[in-house]
Amino acid sequence: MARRIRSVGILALVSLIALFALTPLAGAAPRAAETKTVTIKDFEFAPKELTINVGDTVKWENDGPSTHSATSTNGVFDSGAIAAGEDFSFTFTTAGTFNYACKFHDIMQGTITVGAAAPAPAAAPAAQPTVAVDAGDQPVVDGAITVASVTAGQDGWIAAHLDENGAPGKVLGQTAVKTGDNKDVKIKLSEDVPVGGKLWPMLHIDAGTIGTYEFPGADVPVKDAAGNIVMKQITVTAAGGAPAAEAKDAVEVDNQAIKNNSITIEEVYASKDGWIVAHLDENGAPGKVLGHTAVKAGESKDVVITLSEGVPVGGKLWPMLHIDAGTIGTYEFPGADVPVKDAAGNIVMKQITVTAAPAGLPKTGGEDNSLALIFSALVLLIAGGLLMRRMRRV
Ligand SMILES: [Cu+2]
Repeated sequence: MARRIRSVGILALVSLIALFALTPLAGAAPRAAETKTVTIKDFEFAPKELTINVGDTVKWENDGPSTHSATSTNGVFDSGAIAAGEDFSFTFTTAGTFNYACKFHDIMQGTITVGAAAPAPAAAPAAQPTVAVDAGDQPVVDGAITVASVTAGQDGWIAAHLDENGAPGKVLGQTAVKTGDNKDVKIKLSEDVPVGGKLWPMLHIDAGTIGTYEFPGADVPVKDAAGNIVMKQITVTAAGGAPAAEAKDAVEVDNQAIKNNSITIEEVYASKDGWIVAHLDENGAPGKVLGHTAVKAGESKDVVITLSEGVPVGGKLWPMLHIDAGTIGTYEFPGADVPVKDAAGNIVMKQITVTAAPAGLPKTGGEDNSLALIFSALVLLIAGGLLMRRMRRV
């Protein structure tokens, strides 16, 4: 009996050892597909650019109060409306670069790059005639850097890689360059780089689809005769600052009926506390102010502006974003509370038309009701009076 118990014990022990021995084997199996998350908040996809491997899934999570979408610009995927708190997942089964945007707010854009996670310069063409990149430390101006000189052995690209632990990492932007010398080539960056941040302007070839930047993909980095990638590390000396932050300011509003003497602004994004202001249209441009409502920095939804006067059906209004300066909390315009401009220098506003107004109907109905009420009250009073007189007579 004791012997049997012992052998059962040994069997259990052996099984346990086998289990532990097998576990690491399972772990060493081919890399499992991953799910990476893109957060949607404050009219932005974060991260804006994401690199994954074939077979991975991207999950877009809407953490903001507004409805957004993740819609591929070339029809590969479309989330449809993702309401606040909801999410959408898509599994990428082919390599490539997939640009997408929010179909409700075209300022919201992102890119999913599917392929080898690490840059693969292995296939770089051998010795090039003369190839060189020269760029100095510099500030980011208007969201771009300038590469002083690019010498290319064939038509290609100068790409700005972000520094990741001292080596070139993800691509923030690229500009086409021609064979030979290219001077003062500007590269527009897709995201801010703080002062002290480092970038690697790097020469790539243009292969695969000519005129389309494909990396990871056909447009591999160029190597010089010594086998070194043609690139140079630079440091950002002073960031361009404000314009990038203000680029997000936005007003989203549709044509609508006036209800209770007010209009509703579907969404406002303000980079700082301010006002959403209803300007009356005067000859196609925003004119006098009919009303204003304070908005906080960030995203605001369904902001109601009460109008100081009626606007006929077909009349036009310009909801416009203003800052709150001067006396904070007091609307001063003309004055300190000037309109907000976006990065391109355009005032953040949108023209809307007052549509056929069901607004008038409840009002008319309301008046009818109150007239009827007054009439009934009068009838009651008179009837009451008559009754009292008759009672006194009795
Ligand atoms: Cu959106």
